[in-house]
Amino acid sequence: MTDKVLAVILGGGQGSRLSPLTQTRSKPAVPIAGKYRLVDIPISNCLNSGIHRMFVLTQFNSASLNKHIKNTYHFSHFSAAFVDILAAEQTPDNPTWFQGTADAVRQTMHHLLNHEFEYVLILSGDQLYQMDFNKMVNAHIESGVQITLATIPVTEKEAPEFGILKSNEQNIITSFIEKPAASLLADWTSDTGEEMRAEGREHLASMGIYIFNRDLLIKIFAENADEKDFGKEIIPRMLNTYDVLSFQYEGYWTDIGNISSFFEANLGLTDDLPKFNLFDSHHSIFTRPRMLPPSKILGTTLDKAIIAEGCILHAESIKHSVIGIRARIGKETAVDSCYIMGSDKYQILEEMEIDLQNKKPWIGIGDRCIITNAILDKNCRIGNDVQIIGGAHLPDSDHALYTVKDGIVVVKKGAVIPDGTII
Ligand code: ADQ
Ligand code: ADP
Repeated sequence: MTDKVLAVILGGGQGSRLSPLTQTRSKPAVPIAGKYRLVDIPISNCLNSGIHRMFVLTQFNSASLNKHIKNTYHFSHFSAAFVDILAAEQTPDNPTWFQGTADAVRQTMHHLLNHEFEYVLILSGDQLYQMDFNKMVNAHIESGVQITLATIPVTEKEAPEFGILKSNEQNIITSFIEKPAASLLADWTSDTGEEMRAEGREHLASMGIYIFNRDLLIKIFAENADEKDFGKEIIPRMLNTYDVLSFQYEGYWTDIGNISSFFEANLGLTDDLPKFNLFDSHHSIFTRPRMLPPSKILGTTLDKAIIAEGCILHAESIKHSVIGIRARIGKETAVDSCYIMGSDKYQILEEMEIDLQNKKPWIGIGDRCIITNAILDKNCRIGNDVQIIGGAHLPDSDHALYTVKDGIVVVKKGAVIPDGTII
């Protein structure tokens, strides 16, 4: 059935919640887990589910996203598969950028309709999960509905961040509220099953993953041109007229839309048994093959660390951290609870010599540094004897070279942090 499905990946609005990681790139291109990019997650889920035709909708088209998609997702000439990026474009009918999730799909609908499909699968671009969409598509078809929503039981604490719903015994949604205030939650519990109840997950949340029948989606957009958002407007309105199915999913799923959830999701990968499994051959996460050399490690004590390819590590210790491609870390440096994204290139010896003469730190992290609770975006140059120590003691703030959010220090892409700096 998945050959009748066209997937649309919502690649992100302004991306302000992930700023400064989205300052120079679009959200789908943000690097995760040392060697992947955010967009690889939904694309891999689609490919693993046999869905081979995808559009990625993005607010602005960054060179790194284009390059990544172009260099990664190649398909046979004999297959209909493709991954295409659709960036918000100004046309005589649409003078503005995408105004919300539904508006993004509406504005790109003329591109989608060039293809043959019966069902549109709409996915968020900023979630970490491994889901087989076949089951959801089959449930959608078997129940005869025209709209299906993937749902997941969440706790009372998490519930205000999501669309929360109630459904009847046939799993047809009877009511829906987008991001309810905590004071309203008592009225919004569901029978989520014994196991979920035992974990305190009694509220059924929308995962922001929708299936629409093609003709219905065309009709919805034609009926009301003012609706900008699926969660806020379209789903609540549809409940009055159509049966909307809740497809309950119980695997690992997390929204990584802001700096602290992004940080937690990345560091969570270093757990003994991470909830998101990169080592699962049935749910491979695809990304661009880079032909990098294996990482070289000289005298470093490693504990709970993920080290991507092509790194040169002299550090004294690396703990509870993800170290991305081509990272270079100097002697006697200690890294704890960090996501170091790595760099886009290696410096050649001549370049390093010139940097040395100009007293400019090399790309990577220098000697005798202490880096804790931080995200280092790509291509940072951290000098010697630098201390970057994030934590609850640091208030949220934005500086030229770094930002602090929820105690996490995010060093901006390409930032040059001079020797001896203390943050
Ligand atoms: P949110 O995640 O808050 O809630 P939203 O911020 O609108 O919804 O984003 C959904 C997805 O669409 C994200 O991946 C986002 O980056 C992307 N997106 C947003 N605006 C976009 C635009 N203009 N162009 C392209 N992409 C855009 C939604 C639902 C809730 C549900 C949660 C689950 O509204 O009901 O519970 O998802 O995470
Ligand atoms: P990634 O490995 O993160 O996918 P790329 O290898 O595509 O990143 O490189 C990202 C950016 O770095 C691109 O703009 C690319 O042109 C630039 N880049 C890569 N290698 C070099 C190099 N040796 N010298 C200068 N720029 C480079």
